[in-house]
Amino acid sequence: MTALHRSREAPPVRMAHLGLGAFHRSHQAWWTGVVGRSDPWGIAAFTGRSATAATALTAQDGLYTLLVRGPESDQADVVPAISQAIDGADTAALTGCLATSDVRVLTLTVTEAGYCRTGDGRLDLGDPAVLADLAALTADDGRPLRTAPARVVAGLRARQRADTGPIALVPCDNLSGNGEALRQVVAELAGELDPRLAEWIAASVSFVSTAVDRITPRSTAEDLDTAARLTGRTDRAAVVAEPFREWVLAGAFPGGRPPWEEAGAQFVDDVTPYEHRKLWLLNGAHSILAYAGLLRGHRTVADAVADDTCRGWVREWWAEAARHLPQPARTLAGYQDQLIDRFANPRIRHLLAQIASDGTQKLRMRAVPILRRERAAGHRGEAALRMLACWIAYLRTEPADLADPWADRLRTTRRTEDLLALVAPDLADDDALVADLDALVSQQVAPHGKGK
Ligand code: CS2
Repeated sequence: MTALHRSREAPPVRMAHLGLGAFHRSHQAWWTGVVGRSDPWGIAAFTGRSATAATALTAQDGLYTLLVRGPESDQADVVPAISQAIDGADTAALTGCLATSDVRVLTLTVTEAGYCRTGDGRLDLGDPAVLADLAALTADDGRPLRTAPARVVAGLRARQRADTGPIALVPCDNLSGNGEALRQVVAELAGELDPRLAEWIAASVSFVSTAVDRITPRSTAEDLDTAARLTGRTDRAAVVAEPFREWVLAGAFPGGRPPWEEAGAQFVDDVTPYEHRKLWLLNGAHSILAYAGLLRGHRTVADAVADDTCRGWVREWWAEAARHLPQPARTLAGYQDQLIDRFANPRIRHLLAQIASDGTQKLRMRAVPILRRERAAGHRGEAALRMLACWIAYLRTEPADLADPWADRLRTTRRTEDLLALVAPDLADDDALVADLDALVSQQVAPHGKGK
């Protein structure tokens, strides 16, 4: 069987992407490939930490199969939008690409942790990787950069120097106010480097906010076999995703954009209600299922949501979070029922361990905003506390595969209030809250146990 390859030219590169992972392939690249067939936009996609995806995709002309996995069967779509797949450490390629006037949009999927933010949303200038990149940007000798903010700033500096005009930056990570979050770290880093660059960015770069959704589990060897069977071509970069997808965007595209609305993207004035609904209801439930599910011996989302206790905690969380959402109760109830069906899809093997990663970054945006709102309204915020308690109980099992940018701190931090301080420094002095949280932590199961 031969590998996937193009019989026609790849579409011209008109946008770039940072963070060529599975989610980019199942979401923005899929979307870009299905719209604007007569006037296609090609993507130059740069990898994040590892160059593996660039090597695999380059060997198949940027093509890959998206397996859309319904409850009964898979549908295979070959996605044409990635014209170039490039190692993100190749600074010359990145700066060359962003300096091109044809490139008008830069999308990003670099994970919550990839924005290198402190607890209050500023650029983490205490992070050695950020400092090393600041030194590399100052040296300006094209050496590899590790962090996403530095890669973006290097690209924007090249664009400013080439005078190739405005560009829209479109972060597609599950971060509250992701456009503003990206603007903050990019502006701070550029300001450290050169105030004139910071001024140029303020005048020429649009930061678009988005709410993004499509459950995309990590692909397995079996998935690659399925893609080959369905397409008749070998494919080392196939991805699996659920049929559901959502993309809501707010912000300006001064140099134009692909007509993503043709495939259902929504352009709105304010993404906040959509983002909160998705981040709190879907991602919040995911975090509860991940930590509670792992504690109760489950491995996948479908297994955890079939457990009455886990599902009960998710329902309690939804009732609490819904009090702080503007949508009508009936709309939210429908959304929640749909989430149960999406989580229960038995053919999607979404590993809880994958969701459990980066808890310090995720819980700040999932549990903490509801906890603050509940306390401000005179409530205990029990369901938000439950999510934090599950995380703390999970940390106490000393997981061997703990993945978190603050893993070192997590391994040495024991006390509940100190762990709380990592995600919500403003709440950690509240003794009553810490006592509530402690009580919930002690109710969680012991490692590898079952039941409460
Ligand atoms: C998940 C998300 O890993 C996680 O934290 O909650 O990746 C989730 O699957 C996506 O946001 C779904 O759109």
